[in-house]
Amino acid sequence: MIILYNPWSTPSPKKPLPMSLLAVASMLPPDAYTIVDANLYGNGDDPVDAMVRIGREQVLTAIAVTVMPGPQLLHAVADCRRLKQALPSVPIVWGGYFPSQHAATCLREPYVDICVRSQGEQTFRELVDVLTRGGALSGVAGLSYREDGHVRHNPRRPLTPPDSLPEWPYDRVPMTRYLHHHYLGRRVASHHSSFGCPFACNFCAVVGMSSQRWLPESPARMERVTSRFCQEYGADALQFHDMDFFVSESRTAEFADRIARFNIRWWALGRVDELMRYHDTTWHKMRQSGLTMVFCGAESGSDAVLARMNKGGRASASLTLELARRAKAFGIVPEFSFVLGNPPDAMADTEATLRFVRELKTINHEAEIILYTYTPVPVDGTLYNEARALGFRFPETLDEWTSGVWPAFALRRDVTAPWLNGSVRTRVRDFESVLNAYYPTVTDLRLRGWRRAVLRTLSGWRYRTGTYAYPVELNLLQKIFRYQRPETTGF
Ligand code: B12
Repeated sequence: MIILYNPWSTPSPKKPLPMSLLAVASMLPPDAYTIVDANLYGNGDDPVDAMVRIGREQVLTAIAVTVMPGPQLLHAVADCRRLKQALPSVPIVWGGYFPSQHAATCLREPYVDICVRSQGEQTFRELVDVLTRGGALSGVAGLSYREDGHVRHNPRRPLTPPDSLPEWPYDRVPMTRYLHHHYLGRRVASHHSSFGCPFACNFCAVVGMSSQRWLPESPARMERVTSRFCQEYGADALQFHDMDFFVSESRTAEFADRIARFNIRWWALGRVDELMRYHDTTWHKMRQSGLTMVFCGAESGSDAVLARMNKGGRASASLTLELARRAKAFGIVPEFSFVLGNPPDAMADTEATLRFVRELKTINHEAEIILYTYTPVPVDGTLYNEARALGFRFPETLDEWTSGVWPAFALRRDVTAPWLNGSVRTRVRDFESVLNAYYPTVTDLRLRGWRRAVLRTLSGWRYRTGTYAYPVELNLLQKIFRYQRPETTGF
């Protein structure tokens, strides 16, 4: 028996479908595994106790854990420590974003035996064969593990197109608990319809995962998944969490044609320049098929900074403004994320982007704005090199990753770094408070009617005069209205 484990990852009551585990599970015979999702535990139930019970009743081939930075890493560390103590002979395998980027750091710990780097389906399937039938770990591409006291990294595995992998076994998880009521619909499902991204932005963790390759599911397969969500689970909306959904215009157009009959609303993430390259006919199809909101990494209001980020393509600040206009004309709400506080002059960088955000809002006041602070990822490029030159170093142990300033770093908020001082963080937070009060997010269902009016009226003078400092009254109101941040909780 194999346990596929999703450590706790979010305080939100809307629990994310553990897609990474479903992808890995699709490669295993149905009776060979069980999925344990810590996000679904509560009321004193402990997922580690549950796994230890399984391990005492059955022979476990492995406990396979998905780990992304942030709260999930904190929980993965604490839980795997306990699991190793209780079940010392069971191999613990980590996969996902964190071990893919920091395998050597993970393997310093006795409670992580093997790391699967990048796309995991084939690698895990071969690993399970070695663990059950014997053989050498050295023959499995994509693995990192300890051998004779040293960490060994096998060569990367070439990526596999999603259509040649099995569809996900939704029947093995309580799907109804993963359908959510929010801005998009009453029963919103999640999917991931491609792997990778063809670009190499040097602030983005996806680059290391996919080496600039993008492998899409076909529109026919996407239609099958959509149909299953709608017909078997009653979904009325769909969120695509792809790293870059819109790379291929023909795929988007065909998908839109195929799903129009389901009458759903959908959301996906892509690049400004991709969407601006699309023809009006495709925009029409997207709108007709229910595309309601589109998330784009705008990143910066400065072309020079975009170039230093290696944003690539035709990305530019003026194109972002054009997209805001175009999306408005088609009745699709754009959501723009920005990466602020870039080295070396974090304050000048931040001010330039804050001014740009104001300009964007005058063009399309419905545009959602999401502000992140630059946090390095181990991707070669100007920003990371500048950060290193300024003294930045990643932690070298998981204890370090899970203590001090690092948990906040992983959340990409309140980052402490050599080029960032408290005044940049305060400036961003204050601006956000004023902006979010003046233009409350449309994604928060609780924030309607008089609440919106109160926030807007009270913040008006601040927004108009650019007086962001000490917005205590707005922070208090946001707290009372329990303002929901799309960037940390999802909708
Ligand atoms: C869903 C999601 C979440 C969910 C959690 C999901 C969960 N498991 O519980 C939520 C919304 C809670 C979340 C939160 C955060 N997330 Co998140 N999240 C994602 C997202 C959109 C999709 C991940 C996913 O399921 N992909 C689909 C599956 C099929 O792909 P996959 O995860 O890569 O899995 C494959 C391989 O990695 C591998 N694999 C993965 N796990 C395992 C396990 C084993 C055992 C094996 C063998 C293989 C394996 O095999 C899989 C199949 O090939 C990604 C971006 C993306 N598109 O991937 C960001 C992403 C992983 N998140 C990220 C971040 C930073 C966060 C946050 C920590 C911070 C933030 N502000 O966004 C927050 C934490 C907030 C909080 N309050 O908790 C970053 C990570 C950056 C980095 N440096 O690594 C990403 C890459 C977004 C981005 N582009 O920056 N996230």
